[in-house]
Amino acid sequence: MLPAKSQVLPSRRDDRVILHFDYDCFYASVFEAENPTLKAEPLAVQQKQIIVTCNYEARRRGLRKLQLIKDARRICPDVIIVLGEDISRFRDASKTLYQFLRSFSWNDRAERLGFDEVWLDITDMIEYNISLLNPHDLVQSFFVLQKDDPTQGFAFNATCYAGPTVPDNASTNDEPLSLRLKLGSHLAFYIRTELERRTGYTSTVGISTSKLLSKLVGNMHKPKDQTTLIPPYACQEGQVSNVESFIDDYEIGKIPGIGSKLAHRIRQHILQHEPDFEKGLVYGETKENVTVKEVRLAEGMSPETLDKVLAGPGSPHGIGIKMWALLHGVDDTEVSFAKAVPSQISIEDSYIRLDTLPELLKQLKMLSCRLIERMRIDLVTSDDSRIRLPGKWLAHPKTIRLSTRPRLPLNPDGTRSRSFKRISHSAPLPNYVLSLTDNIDVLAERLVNDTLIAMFRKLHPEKAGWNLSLVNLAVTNMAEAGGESKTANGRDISSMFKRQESVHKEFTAYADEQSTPQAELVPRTKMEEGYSHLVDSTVELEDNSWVEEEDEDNERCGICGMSVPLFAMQAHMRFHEVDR
Ligand code: TTP
Ligand code: MG
Repeated sequence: MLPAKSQVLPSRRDDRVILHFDYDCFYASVFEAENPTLKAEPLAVQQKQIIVTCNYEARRRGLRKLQLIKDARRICPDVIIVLGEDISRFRDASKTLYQFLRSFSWNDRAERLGFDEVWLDITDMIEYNISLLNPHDLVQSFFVLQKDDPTQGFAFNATCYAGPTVPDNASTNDEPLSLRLKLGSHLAFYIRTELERRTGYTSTVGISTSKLLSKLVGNMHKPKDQTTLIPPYACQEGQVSNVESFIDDYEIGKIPGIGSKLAHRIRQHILQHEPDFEKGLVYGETKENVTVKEVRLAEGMSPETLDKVLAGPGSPHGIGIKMWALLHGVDDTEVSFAKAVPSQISIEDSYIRLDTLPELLKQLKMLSCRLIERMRIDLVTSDDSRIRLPGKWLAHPKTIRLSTRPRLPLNPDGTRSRSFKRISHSAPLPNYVLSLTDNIDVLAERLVNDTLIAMFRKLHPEKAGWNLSLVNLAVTNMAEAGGESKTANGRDISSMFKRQESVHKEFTAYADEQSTPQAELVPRTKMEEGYSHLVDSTVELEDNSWVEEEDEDNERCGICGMSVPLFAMQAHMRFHEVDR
């Protein structure tokens, strides 16, 4: 017997209109933007021995994302391959595009997921524009983009949707949600057309009432297109909810918010045996697919059952009801407010071998330079991108953290086991690092000599014998700059952080048994800025500093060593499976 849905489902927030943007073949588009002649050529972006993405000309000729370079060359001998190891150009492009999309927002709810996805909550714009509609002439409507200037906007036909819909027979439906989504679809069309006209980047957009549904539905028509999930959404007597019929065929591992381990446990429960990994996929999926519908309609399935199935050490409270909601396409998490500054900035590099002090000092100096440069770019007020002097700290970090990933000693048989364990040591960030008049090189040298070497010794007291596969340097614990209690938008930074954190937690709460906040949806930029480090234990030290042991993190592929964004790890592991 299924429980009465109204009793167990969190109320659905169908009063919102949310757009999800995904830039098409993002890394390749960044190179095309730098050199537009590449647009007509088959273009692929290489990291290690793999093509991480390729443009649509290359896809037309048979190439695809995550292919071996040698295969790509065989399939398309005239493919142009560019190196994508330096991700700063992608980060910079991502920032510019984000600022462009954000500029349309009235409420500043503009949330980035990694480099190439953005949500906009446009509810307020839609409501305002609905209030302006002339019900006698909906065909010739005008969408106002700025409240204080009613001439700024575009003409549109409010009787129909812009672009494709799901289901694709956009039958007339009079409910208010239908009108809201129609307006949402026209705004989506306008923004993505403007994005392309002004920046050259194309995107794919999903339009619905939640982050979950807008992200999923956007994928239906790629590239350079958009899709609206149309009503009815509500599950009333005699009505089929389009939300449920849309989400029903998805494999549970494909639902954002259901992490790979949770999906695996649900599969085990439904199949009543260990899913067959032999022919399946290592990461989060197997050949034995289990759909959302199968889970939802399984005998005895309920939030309580899910709670039991998913219970484990560290399982978040209320996991059953959260999963139950997702299986019904219900996601009430908010699109978070645009960030004035990141909550952490981190820089790292990985090494085949790093086991001598002189080499370590060289690397620490190099990382310090990059870190300070990054701090000046991200945390100092100024409109210009690189030359920030003189500027003002919008917020400044109070803590510096050094993390290393030691290589394990050789096994007796001469092999070496892989380890992803990091150890970290944190200490107060010396004030002089915040000088905006000193040369970055000089500051970095001083930071290494009077702080980082001592921190390194805490982690590796032994003079020799260590060998590192990774070094990460991060600044954390951001504080408002003196006297600057408001951001440019008049918002208090610290309360903004709190709000952002709670929102991020909401979206990443469906973590796996280690009780770590690492879920499928940890954004790439967050990972890169150090958001994804997973603190396992904290040991107080006497000198106002502390050592942290961090849990496993997945940013480096264990098979090929490529640095893979967390969001992309599933796709990446699939690549290895196919390749075997
Ligand atoms: P995606 O959005 O998966 O791909 P895409 O934007 O290139 O293509 P699509 O048009 O299908 O959306 O990933 C965004 C970027 O992330 C992509 O351009 C390259 C990078 N990436 C990696 O670095 N490693 C990976 O394993 C994957 C899958 C992507
Ligand atoms: Mg993309």
